[in-house]
Amino acid sequence: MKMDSDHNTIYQAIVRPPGLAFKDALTSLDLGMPNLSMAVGQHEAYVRALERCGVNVRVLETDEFPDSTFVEDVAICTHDCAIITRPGAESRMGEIDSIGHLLVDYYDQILKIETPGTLDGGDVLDINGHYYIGISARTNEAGADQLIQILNNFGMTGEKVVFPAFLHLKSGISWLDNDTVLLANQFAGLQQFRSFNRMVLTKENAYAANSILVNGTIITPAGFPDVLEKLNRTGQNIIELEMSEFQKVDGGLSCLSLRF
Ligand code: CIR
Repeated sequence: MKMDSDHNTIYQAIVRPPGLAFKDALTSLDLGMPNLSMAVGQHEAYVRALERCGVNVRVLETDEFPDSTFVEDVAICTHDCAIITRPGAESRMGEIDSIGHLLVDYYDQILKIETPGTLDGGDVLDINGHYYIGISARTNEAGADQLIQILNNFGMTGEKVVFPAFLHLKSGISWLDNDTVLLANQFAGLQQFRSFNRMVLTKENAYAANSILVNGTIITPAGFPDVLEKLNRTGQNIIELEMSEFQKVDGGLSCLSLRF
C-alpha cells in the first residue's frame, strides 16, 4: 500500500452498490429474485457499518454487470501489492476491467492472474499474511499457483485448500482474531484449520460463517441467534446486518467489499 500501515488494520474499503442488472446475478439457490431497493438499503447499512469501524469507504458507480456488487472477487489486496483476479464465471470476467485503474490510487505494485488461471477473491482467506486459497468451481489450480508465486515474491505465503459444499472458501469460514476461526460444520474436517480455536456452526447457521472482522468489530449476518451468542463470548464488538437480498444470490458479507 502507498501509505504506512500495519497488516491487520483496515483503513480503506471499496464497494459497489447493486445496480439494475443485480436481479440477474448468478445463484445456486432457489430463494427467489432479489429485491433491488431492499438490496440497496442493505448495502447502505453495510457501508455505514464499515464507517463505524473506522474505515474510509469508497463507493463506486453501479455498472451493467449483474454480480459486480461482489467486488471482493475481482482483486486480492495484500499489504504490499494488489492482484487483479480472473473470475471463474464467464459472466463476471468483464468486471475486472475497471478495477486496475482504481487500485493505482492505493498500490504501486499491481499484478494479474493470467490465463489459464482462474481465481475469485472469495476463495482467498488471509490470516496474518498467510493466504489459504480454496480450489473451487471458480478458482483452479493454475490460478492458485500463480497467486502463491506472487505472494512468495512479496515475502508472503499461501497454500491450497480443497473444500466441500460451498461456492467459495470464505462462504464457509472466517477469521475472527489471532487464533480463532468461525466455520461451517462442513469444514470441520479440514486439516488446515485444525490448530485454530474453532467455532463450528451447524448446517442451518452455515451462512453466518461468512462474517468479517473489521478493526476489532465482528460484522455478522442478522437472523442467527445461536451464532450471535457464540460471537458474544469473544468479547469483541458485534454488528448484525440484514443480508437477505444478497444471500439469495450466494453473496455474503465479505463479498461486498475490498478491504485493506
Ligand atoms: C456469484 O455467483 O459469483 C455471485 N452471485 C456471488 C458471489 C459471492 N462472492 C463471494 O462469495 N466472494
